[in-house]
Amino acid sequence: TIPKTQKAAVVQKTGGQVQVQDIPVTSAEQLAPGECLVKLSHTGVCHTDLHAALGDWPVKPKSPLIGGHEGIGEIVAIGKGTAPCPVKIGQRVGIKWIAYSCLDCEQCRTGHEQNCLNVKLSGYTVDGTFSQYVVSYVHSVTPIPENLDSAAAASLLCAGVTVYRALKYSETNPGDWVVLPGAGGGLGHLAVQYAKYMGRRVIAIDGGEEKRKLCETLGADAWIDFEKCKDIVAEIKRITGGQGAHAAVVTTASSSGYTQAIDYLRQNGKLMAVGLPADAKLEASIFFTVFKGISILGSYVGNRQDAIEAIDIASTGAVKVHYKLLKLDDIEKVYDDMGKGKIAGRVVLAME
Ligand code: 8ID
Ligand code: ZN
Repeated sequence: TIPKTQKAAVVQKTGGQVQVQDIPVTSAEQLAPGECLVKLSHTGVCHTDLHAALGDWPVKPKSPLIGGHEGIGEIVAIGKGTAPCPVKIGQRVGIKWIAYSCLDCEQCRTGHEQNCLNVKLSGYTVDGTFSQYVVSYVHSVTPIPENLDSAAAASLLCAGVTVYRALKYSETNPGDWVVLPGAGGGLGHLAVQYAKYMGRRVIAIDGGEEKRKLCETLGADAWIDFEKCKDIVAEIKRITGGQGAHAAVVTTASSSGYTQAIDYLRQNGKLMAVGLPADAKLEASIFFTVFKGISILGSYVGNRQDAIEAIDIASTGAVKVHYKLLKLDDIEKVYDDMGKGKIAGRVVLAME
């Protein structure tokens, strides 16, 4: 039976504190056609959730807000009149950042569901997964293969999908050098693994011993500590035999990870912009961008197929989320640590 109330982490006012409190659960009768109610067991905490709580992006979140968009749980109710319905009650599904896309607009029709003109964003424009129950959408939830553990799979829904897609569209080949600024973070540590799975050579950049160890254990071919290295461009050129890297997938939440990419990429290099620092501008030399034929591409989460592919690769055991399991009540401390760059890999919250 579905309870009347549940625990949720609520940010009452954008920029204010996050507080765990009791709130009502949407009943099965209240669900509209196409909606489903998911009883969550785990949810990852993405740096995006911190941006949402702070309200530091130019596009503002709803308020009050329940954040969270790396949820895994079981469908416990489906809105009356939902037909066709690709999922069943009792099925285990994931909730990603793209909570809903209409599937009918030009962007959806061309496969860019993440850019849907009628999109709903989990934990941003609609309430997300920092609650025991969440309302989601039958056509957008992601089925989770049986052999994946829920706690271990949660962060594939955002961090995994996002870096998988950025690498997929980076126009690199096996053996190519990919630089990963932010490699020790939530997105970055999965990027190291997807890149290795795809046969790329990885230069991991982040700060501190814990993140160095993590990146090296995950198979990074080279490591650069951005807090210690005096000349990152020279170091990348040295590692790549003087030529520079073929691509960079930048997942830092600060703009510092972006500077120098044009300089350390080789001719026709691809800069995949993924990290979303608040209010930052991309400083790129127009001359060298043109002269070297550099492409700068924004890469934003992924569509349903990207999610399925990213999870499918992880289900082979090739990609594993490195996570610390905490509870929903710990969220304030998690935001604090995340803001200070203290989390290697991810934090996943158990909901019960
Ligand atoms: O679809 C998208 N594009 C998408 C999806 C999900 C998340 C974008 N994001 C954005 C988030 O909103 C956030 O801005 O990507 C960014 C990273 O998210 P995350 O991986 O969840 O954050 P994290 O775990 O805090 O990792 C960031 C890492 O960057 C390192 C930090 O030490 C941390 O490990 N870092 C920083 I900050 N500055 C650095 C620098 N100059 C750096 N590493 C190397 N060089
Ligand atoms: Zn995210």
